[in-house]
Amino acid sequence: MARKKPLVVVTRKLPEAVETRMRELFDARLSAEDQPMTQAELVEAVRHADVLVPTVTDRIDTAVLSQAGPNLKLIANFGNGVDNIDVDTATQRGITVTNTPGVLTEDTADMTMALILAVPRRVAEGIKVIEGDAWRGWSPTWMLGHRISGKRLGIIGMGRIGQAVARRARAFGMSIHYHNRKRLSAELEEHLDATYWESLDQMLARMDVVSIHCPHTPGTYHLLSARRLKLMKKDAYLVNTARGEIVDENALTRMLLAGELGGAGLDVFEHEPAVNPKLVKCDRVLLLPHMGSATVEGRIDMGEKVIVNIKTFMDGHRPPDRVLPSML
Ligand code: 8YV
Repeated sequence: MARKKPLVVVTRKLPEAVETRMRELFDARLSAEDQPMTQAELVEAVRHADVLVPTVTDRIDTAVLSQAGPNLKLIANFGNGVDNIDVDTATQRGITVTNTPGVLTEDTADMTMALILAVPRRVAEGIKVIEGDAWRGWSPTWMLGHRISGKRLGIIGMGRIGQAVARRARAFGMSIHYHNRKRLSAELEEHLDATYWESLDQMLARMDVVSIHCPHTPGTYHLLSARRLKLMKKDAYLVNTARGEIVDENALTRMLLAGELGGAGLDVFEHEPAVNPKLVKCDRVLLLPHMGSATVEGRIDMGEKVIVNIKTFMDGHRPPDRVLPSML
């Protein structure tokens, strides 16, 4: 007799090809409306599902996990960051958590590079001039930005995405500096031509552009606090494609409004989807709605990773992208 297919609840609409494959392999409950689930709906889902596939818009906290039914054995996150999931509690309850690393590295690094280029060169301001029908003609001293070639890029978090950004920025003539929990091997440092700073404070004070690529954990919450932001050079730029919670957004907004920072390129925010209205009004910012990994190819790859994780787990093996509390 054929084995019963696992009940897999997917909280958001995924690419067609991914959903089709999920329907073939699993008893898949898919999201037709693509609305984020309420906490009550999440509780309902974990009560009955064998596998939950959440995204960054679902908060799988202790309250939700404490309601999980006996069948829930796997949370296969559609996304790399797992700060939406209480991994500690899940693990304690015998629920395996997986994510989708690797497949969104290049896309996220591309978007980061787009911000590193666009903010110093005032691209968003230029677009507003054209859209506002305010262009009165070329002038030698108008709309001057800053050159990025020859400038120092400070990368916070030198994992896959940080390294992919480093490779791109090198090609644009920037010198690469980084701060990371663990120093890279000498070979990798040489390959990336990257300088390690043990002290984040000291690195911040010397960089022209700072780009964030560490995960959001209790340890990195407000890593860029008001105090640390103030260490940055007055004309430096901050780029964040990681998580909004890593930066004290109010402090950043105050500094931008006071002209204490050159500008910021942000793809993520502290209280998504809400964006501080004062930040929106700032000059010299480029704000994007969390679209760093938003490519057709990337989303399909992410879906395929989720499927492999579920299949492997259901076949009784260790899923390739298991996340353990010790990794965070
Ligand atoms: C994803 C992300 O789109 O994977 C991540 O960590 O931040 C995003 O790029 C999102 O998390 C999907 O859940």
